[in-house]
Amino acid sequence: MKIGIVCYPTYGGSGVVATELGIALSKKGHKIHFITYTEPARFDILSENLFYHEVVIPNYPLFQSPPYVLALASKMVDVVKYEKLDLLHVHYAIPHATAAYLAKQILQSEGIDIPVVATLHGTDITLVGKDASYEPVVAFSMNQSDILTAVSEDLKRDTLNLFSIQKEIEVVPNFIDLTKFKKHKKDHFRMAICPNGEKLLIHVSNFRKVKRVEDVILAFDKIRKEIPAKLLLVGDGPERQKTENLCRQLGACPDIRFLGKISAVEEVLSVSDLFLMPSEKESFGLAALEAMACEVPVISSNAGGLPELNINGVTGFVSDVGDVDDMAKNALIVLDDNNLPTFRENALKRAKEFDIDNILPLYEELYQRLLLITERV
Ligand code: GMT
Repeated sequence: MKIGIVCYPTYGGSGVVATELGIALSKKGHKIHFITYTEPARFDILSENLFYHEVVIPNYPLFQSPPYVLALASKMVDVVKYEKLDLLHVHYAIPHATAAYLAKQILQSEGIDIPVVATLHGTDITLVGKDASYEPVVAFSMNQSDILTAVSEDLKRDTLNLFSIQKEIEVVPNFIDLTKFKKHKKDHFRMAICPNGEKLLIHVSNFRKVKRVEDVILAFDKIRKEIPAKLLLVGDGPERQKTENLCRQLGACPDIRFLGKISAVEEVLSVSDLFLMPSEKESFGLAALEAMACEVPVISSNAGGLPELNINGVTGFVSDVGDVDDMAKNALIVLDDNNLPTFRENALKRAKEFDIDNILPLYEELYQRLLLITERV
């Protein structure tokens, strides 16, 4: 199949899922055309089946902000026509589903029917999409796509509650490449951080408000008062300074290391004992799945789709949003040497259910169905 993939090419979860999906499909022989404003992170440019089409957004003094959706729709039309694509798969509703609708209409006027799959990732629905400034356009665009998917049952429910959707929403969860995300032997790194056998906790995020990084610090501060422990914070974003200030107030800085944005996350996960994800909202929690694949159990909130991934009492624990006492209490249970090996084993076992080899065929089946509906095969 010749598939056009549209996504945010930056280091967000939706961009990672879209890029990994494209790369995996290309390895199975599909021709994958990425249509984005910059080359996606993790893009394997050397593959004969991968193509990248840059969306150039010309500016003009009249525009307060460049009209990206128009440039994107125009590029989609161009690529569909000249690369003879079979379908478009757009990730993140805003503005990709809308640009796809525009492109579809333009192509239809020229006698070309291009089917569209739109995948909802979370913040496009729960944070940005429901804002009145976007809501009518987002709802319309979702209803106009040929197949609509969401990354968890919870996101499906949220979408149906927040928008008037006439379409069936199919759930296709996030996935993981277990050849990359696995326990790597990096003991020297662990020794450097935890020279006295401390337990090592980790949080990975984009430090946005929705991640509640302050809860990570508050829970960790309780844990370190009970057992020797260190905390690694991976990533960067708007809440970073506030988080550092809290560490200082609590006098916890000597036990906390800010690593910033690092590319080999799997290596630091490999030496960690526990992953913390106290998010306010989380449609799936890809970062937690990456941790589990590296045999790291998870203490998370029970927000969004997290309880679908993190099985309470099995792969870790879930608590109410903001209940840092419960998170700390549960963390101490997991970190107990009598329990940790079992939690590690369970985390890996659960992660294996989301192996890319299990999830990829779900997307391929969905594409086949779409082509049959539109009579292309
Ligand atoms: O988590 C983020 O802030 C990034 C965001 C994105 O859209 O790139 O991630 C969302 O999509 C991921 C991939 O489907 C999910 O695993 C994340 O849970 C989801 N984030 C939220 O719902 C907050």
